[in-house]
Amino acid sequence: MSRLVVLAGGVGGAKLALGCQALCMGDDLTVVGNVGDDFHHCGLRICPDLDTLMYTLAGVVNTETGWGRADETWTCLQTLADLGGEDWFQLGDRDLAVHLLRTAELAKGRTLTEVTGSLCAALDLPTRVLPVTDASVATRVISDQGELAFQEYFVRERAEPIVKSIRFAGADESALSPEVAGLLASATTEAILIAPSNPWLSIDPMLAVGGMREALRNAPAPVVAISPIVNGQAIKGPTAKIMRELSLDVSPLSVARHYRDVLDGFILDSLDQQLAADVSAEGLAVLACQTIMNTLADKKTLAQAARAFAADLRVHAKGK
Ligand code: FO1
Repeated sequence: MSRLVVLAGGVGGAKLALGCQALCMGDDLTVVGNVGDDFHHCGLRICPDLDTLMYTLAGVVNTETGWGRADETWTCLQTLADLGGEDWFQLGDRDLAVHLLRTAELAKGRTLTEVTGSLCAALDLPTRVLPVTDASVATRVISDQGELAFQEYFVRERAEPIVKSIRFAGADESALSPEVAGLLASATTEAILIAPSNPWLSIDPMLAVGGMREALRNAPAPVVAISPIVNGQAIKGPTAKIMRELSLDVSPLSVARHYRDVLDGFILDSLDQQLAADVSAEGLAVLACQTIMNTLADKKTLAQAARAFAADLRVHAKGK
């Protein structure tokens, strides 16, 4: 049973997930992670968003970068570079152990859901982390430098190429994992939160998975998104840059409109309170509160506000 479900990308999504974990007990929380950033590198299957969620919730993340592990060493990467191998994607020694194990277990025929479950158990996670799908759905960025795989765009090219469009290879043939489909359809799920992750790079690949949009629209629980845009800026990463390149206003209103067909409610920052009426005019319930999460207390407070907002929507929901 899981009463709170969070759809999350990597670093930004992990902050809300951590706040929810501080709020929830036992198996009350499930975090559903993006797999659009996953790729094969040096023969290994790397799942950056799932690992960021897992490491953050286990308290072993590198808090300076927000990804990778704390107390990391880099002997393998340095040796790889000395041998003329690719070193643009930084894989630390501890982190590599996860990629080695995951790759070996997947090769035995286990699903990504099963392997992620085993890794979470080994890290003593109180929270369930699920990949949105067991299929491969790869984010591809069509840019002024041609079509790039996600990590080529994001890490190797430092998100500098100008984005023209984004596609999700494999999405048409993909399906939600049975675990995720079951949670979204469950009457015991009280709220589905869309974390303030990058809507275009981190949440859209999840929405592109076969059955996801319908599952959110038909979910008995209210679906609430939190804006990653505050006061005309992205909290983190290239969201604002991408919005400008896609000719969108860098505003929470653009984000609310982008998600509108799957949402019941939208949370924007108190600094954007003046936009609440415009969001409401889109047919969405609106809450304005502090969404910037610097401390664990901030994360927990936002998680609490989002859960209470969703509970209110559940009572007053139209047709839910
Ligand atoms: N992000 C970087 O900016 N540079 C890296 O070298 C890098 C390595 C890396 C290794 C493992 C991992 O789980 C994540 C890693 N990330 C790195 C983060 C990752 O590429 C992005 O933050 C996400 O894919 C976007 O959500």
